[in-house]
Amino acid sequence: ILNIICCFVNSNRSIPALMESMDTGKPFLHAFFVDLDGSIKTLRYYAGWTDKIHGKTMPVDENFVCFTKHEPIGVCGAIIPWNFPLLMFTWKIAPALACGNTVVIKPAEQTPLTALHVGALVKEAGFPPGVVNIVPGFGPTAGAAIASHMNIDKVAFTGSTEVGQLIKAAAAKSNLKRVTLELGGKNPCIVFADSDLQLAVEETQKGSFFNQGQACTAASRVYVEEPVYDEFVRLSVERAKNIAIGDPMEPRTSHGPQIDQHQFDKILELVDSGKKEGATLECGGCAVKDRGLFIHPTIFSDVKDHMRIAKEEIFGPVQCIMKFKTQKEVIDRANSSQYGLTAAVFTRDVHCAMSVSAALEAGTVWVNCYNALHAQAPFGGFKMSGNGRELGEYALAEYTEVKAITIKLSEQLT
Ligand code: TXE
Repeated sequence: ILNIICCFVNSNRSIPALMESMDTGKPFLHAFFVDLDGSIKTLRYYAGWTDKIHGKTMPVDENFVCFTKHEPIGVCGAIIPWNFPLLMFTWKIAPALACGNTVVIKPAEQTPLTALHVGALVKEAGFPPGVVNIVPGFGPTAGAAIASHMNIDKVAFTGSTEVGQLIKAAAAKSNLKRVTLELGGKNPCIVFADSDLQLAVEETQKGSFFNQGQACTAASRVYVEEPVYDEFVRLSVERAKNIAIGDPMEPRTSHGPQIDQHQFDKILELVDSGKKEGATLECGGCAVKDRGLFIHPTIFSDVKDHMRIAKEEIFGPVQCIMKFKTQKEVIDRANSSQYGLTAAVFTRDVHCAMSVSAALEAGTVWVNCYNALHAQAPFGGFKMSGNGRELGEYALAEYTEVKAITIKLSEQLT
């Protein structure tokens, strides 16, 4: 049935892409190619797992046979954010259903449209009533009810670190339901002097500004090695000034508005803090005049590690560029964050790529690329970026209980 939903979504992609663009303000073509593509691939990938989830047999003491079964957990709650509404919906429901669970999912209050649209497809595809339950509502009411419900056996959450902490506390105080969390990030990108500089400029900037900077994977701390620092800043500014801001429905638009007034104000307040704390504003740094919630892609250079823009998740189109001299120094600085979601390394030296990626405290490290997410590869954070993993085979472990069955055999041959 997961495959049938996948076909429904795939056969008429422009409808959910249009809804996603209208609901979030993201450019239609980004919704069409990125959000829809990722959602379809996730559904298809987990549809393939449904008949391949099995346990193991273990050699134990003589006269015993021991094997495991991977059973569904039961009712899985899911609470999702507004930045990738359909993608987050599929990241949650696809592995949960593939493992045989039922789902109660709450979309973000800002962006319920695609969840409700897929709800109709779920019905049409033939899921029995009660298997997929979509509960639009606000966080402190509908979301909190999921986190503390005695009959919900697991909750998967994507959102802010603060709410992640509330959810874990509510789970602990209610029925100790299993919790997986995908929270914030302050993701370091390290550009070495030997890298393909043009590629590094493009990838780190796409990483910073993609989805108007509203991504937990945003490339929000860019460390550039001293010899290429000035050139990197120059090329980045040149590129940022050419970003097409405008109507999300226009094919040439690559930068839309922020999601709401609250996020817009938070971003501009952090931009102001960067100016006050002495970072150099290279471009942007303000809202687009008379255009509602649009913010100019912004670049700060000379950013220092103690500044708020270097430490806090901005969740807006702000690229912070820092200078470094040695590999050891940059690894220490990259790891000096409470977060550990993603990181990136740009270099042509395979030894450098291997040693730096091994030293970085992050759930995902990209080498010479950015935002290279795949349904087959696990995604999740170290430290306060979360618990557990989504996607790939690893996510199956988050949606199953392992049961060990041990059978005593008769000692005699008959
Ligand atoms: O997130 P919230 P907000 C970060 C980003 C952003 C900040 C705040 O830095 O600026 O969080 O965004 C539900 N019990 N991220 O306020 O509140 C809520 O209804 C249960 C990172 O939008 O965490 C929504 O469905 N649920 C992030 C979901 O939590 C509650 C994506 C996310 O909202 C709740 C979004 C409660 N008490 C924001 N309160 C990422 N990791 O990608 C709220 N919710």
